[in-house]
Amino acid sequence: MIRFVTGNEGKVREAREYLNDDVRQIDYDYTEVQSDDLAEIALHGAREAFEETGGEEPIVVDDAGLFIDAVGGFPGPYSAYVEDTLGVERVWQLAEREENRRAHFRCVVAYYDGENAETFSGAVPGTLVAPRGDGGFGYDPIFEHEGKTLAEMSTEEKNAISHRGRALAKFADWLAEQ
Ligand code: ITT
Ligand code: NA
Repeated sequence: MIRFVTGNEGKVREAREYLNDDVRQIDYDYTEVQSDDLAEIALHGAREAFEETGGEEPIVVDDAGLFIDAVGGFPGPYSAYVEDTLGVERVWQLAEREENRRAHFRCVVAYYDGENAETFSGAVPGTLVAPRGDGGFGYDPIFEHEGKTLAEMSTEEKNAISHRGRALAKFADWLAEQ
């Protein structure tokens, strides 16, 4: 059993496609260290959550962000804060004024079991567009990849191309070898 530490059910839904029933969501609020390195944030969180939950079961933490080219990678590691404060619609309005609307999502899955500390990362390129679709979560409605926003995709379709799907696929491969 792996404990997936997150307040975000969308992440867990996507992870279940790779880890099946072996994943249980726990909503422990680990410290998100100030860093522009998603792997550092995630691994720090995984170690802290492992200690805080008694150190008995392996922990997974997922740290992700939206990086917009025209504004120097903003909001990047601050994506959750920006979603809560500005909101997705206003992030789109920011991008709308730019000629270059390219962006990418990045995700790092960090695993810690008291012995092994591993990180797995993934990225997906796309273009920011006016919101479309009601699937997914977060910035999915404004992020288009090959003609569809991520919010217009099923979980399976999104996983096949997404930052998280790529990171989870690497993680699942590694796990199978253990
Ligand atoms: P936890 O930290 O509790 O796991 P969170 O939603 O705060 O949940 P992050 O710190 O990783 O997650 O913040 C990432 C931000 O980027 C947040 O606003 C998410 O909604 C958004 N995000 C992450 N993955 C995404 C995805 O696959 N599609 C769209 N938005 C995503
Ligand atoms: Na968070």
